[in-house]
Amino acid sequence: MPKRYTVTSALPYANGPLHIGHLAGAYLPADIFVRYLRLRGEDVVYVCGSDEYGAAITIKAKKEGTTPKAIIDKYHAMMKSAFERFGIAFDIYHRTTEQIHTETSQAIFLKLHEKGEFEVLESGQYFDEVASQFLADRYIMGTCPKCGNENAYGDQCEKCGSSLSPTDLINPHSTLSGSKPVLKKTKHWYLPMNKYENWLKEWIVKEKQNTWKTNVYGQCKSWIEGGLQARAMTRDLDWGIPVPLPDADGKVLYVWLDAPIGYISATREWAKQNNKNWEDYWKSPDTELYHFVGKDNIVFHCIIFPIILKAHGEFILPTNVPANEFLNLEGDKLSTSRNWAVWLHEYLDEFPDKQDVLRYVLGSILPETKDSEFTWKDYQARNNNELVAILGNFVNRPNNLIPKFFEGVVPAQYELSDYDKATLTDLASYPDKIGDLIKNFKFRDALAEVMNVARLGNKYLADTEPWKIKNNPERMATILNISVQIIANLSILLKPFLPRTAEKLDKMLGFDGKLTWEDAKNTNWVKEGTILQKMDLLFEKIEDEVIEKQMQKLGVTSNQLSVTNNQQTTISNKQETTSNNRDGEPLKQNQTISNQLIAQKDEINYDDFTKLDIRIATIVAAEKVAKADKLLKLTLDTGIDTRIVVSGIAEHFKPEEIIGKQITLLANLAPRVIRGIESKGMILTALDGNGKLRFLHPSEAVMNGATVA
Ligand code: B3M
Ligand code: ZN
Repeated sequence: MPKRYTVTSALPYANGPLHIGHLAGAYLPADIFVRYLRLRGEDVVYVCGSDEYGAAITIKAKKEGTTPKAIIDKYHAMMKSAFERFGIAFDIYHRTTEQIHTETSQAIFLKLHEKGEFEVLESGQYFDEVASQFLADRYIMGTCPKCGNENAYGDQCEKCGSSLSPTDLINPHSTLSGSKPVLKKTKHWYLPMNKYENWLKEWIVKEKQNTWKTNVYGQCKSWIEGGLQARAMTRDLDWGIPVPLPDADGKVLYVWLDAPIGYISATREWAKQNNKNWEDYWKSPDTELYHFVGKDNIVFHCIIFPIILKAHGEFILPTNVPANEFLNLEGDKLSTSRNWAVWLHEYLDEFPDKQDVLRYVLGSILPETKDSEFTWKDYQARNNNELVAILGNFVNRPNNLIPKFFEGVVPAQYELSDYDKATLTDLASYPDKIGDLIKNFKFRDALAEVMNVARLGNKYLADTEPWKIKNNPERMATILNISVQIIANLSILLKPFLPRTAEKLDKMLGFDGKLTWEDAKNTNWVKEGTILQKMDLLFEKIEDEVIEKQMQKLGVTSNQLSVTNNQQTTISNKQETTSNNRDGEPLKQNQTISNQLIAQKDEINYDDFTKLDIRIATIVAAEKVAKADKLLKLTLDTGIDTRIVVSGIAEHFKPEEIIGKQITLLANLAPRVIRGIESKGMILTALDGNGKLRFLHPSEAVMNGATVA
């Protein structure tokens, strides 16, 4: 009996185009998972759609001087087409402005209301008297109380990463009119999340420890253990789904309430069109529900939405939320506003028919457990050294040899050697191995194993050298027959990852595409006499010029790249929020923003490392540098000398507090004159979760001058 699965990918905001970060976060992994389940004959619905409400959309409309409707129509069409061209296998790509979604969301809201699941509370919220409207958190800016940044948003300071409330801001102003907002009483419907704390401790903290990914489980656990607060599920906005109650004029559902319900409405619409019962996919306890999302959406999918489903009472809960971390690009965070991205629609235009190359590269670097990094050089290297040199090369050999020696017809198998048998046994072990990895959301490892099948094929041919045994046609026939069996199984195993490539192989072998994953366990089912169809080259080398062009487009050369990297690490790991990555009203609790890590830099060798003279020193004097808010002049006892270092840490440390502290110094950095003072070396620091700098020092005091190695 097939099992039933409902699989969702985060609904992207319809306020900008898709980029590779979206793909790596929530779409490619889900697509691999779904294609695999379908190959196993499971009953799967895979839904997604555009997220079209919330401040993210109205802000974009304002920026472009147009209406929210114009924005969502434009970006919905753009994303839908990019997904189709790239080949994400949704059963439906819906939108949250459809009537069926309004109905579904309002019905769920009403049910919760009738069950008494909301608390209706009045509170003071900022109101713009000039624009005469309440202000979403993102519409309020002011000075961050934590770091003094004058451009902090009402929900978050992007400089120090602190999570804020609008009322935390010093000198708040409305971004709509520039006026000073006033606090005005307003009523909202709150979800008392605290009521569900015990249940979440049971359902997540206890039950999911072994099945949820550690990055997901850890984030949930710290939220739950940090204590949950009531959260407003309505907003005073004119862009959203109206609250379906008589005393709620001008109020709409919070976008994070209606967006996940979008999965349900999309399923309803799909079921209607395909003569299915949507409730089977959302209410039947034998259905497994999976949400694929990026790390900034974890809490909404693991805590808030499940509370809503649970409070409603009729729905199943997610079996798993295999969230990914973030993908960086060339050493820096992807950013829509800085145009620091590889846009999917542009990639598809500029690299026609290379969807599978991008799938392969992203599949190999998915940020499954930590942030990872896309670089164009790596893209080129993986294409040239892996897709062309390993996979393409293997398939090509029998594809040339069989026409040459057997008129393009798959020859018979004669007596098998022990080596042949061992190769086939090895081949038969892959479907289970790869399937297990996919089921455990280890898509990178799974893809690596698929490539190992191509490696197995290459090794088999290199060891047996069929082209050298023209005088032994039976042996040659057997070897080529076996290599075709390997190609056949590869074509199945490749399907979840590189569907277009698999399709080409299917065509070459004359398959009708109806193979299942189980078929890949049979290692002898391409029949003797099968006529091999002509096939174009699977992959072609990508030349330097092509890559250079992409790098130029980003405005970087190889040299500039390293500058970007350095600045990232030495200044801070501050976040640039991409406008279509965020809700516009993100997290308030245990903010996760400042915990995001930058990707690992390019590899260095040991010699590079030994060039760094890092040692422990003690601060013996410290004073502010005149007319420089950020600088402290430090006098250090380095064991080898007493020297001055000027350091940009004045906003984080008071001079009198740090005298006598041991710190870690990069001692042999070329001296620089800063504000007229010669600075010799650099103090090493790290940012903590609140955006505050910390010194690095030995766990026990050591002698000044002790070197770090
Ligand atoms: N649109 C946030 C985002 O794009 C939001 C996801 C909704 S999933 C229900 O990151
Ligand atoms: Zn701040």
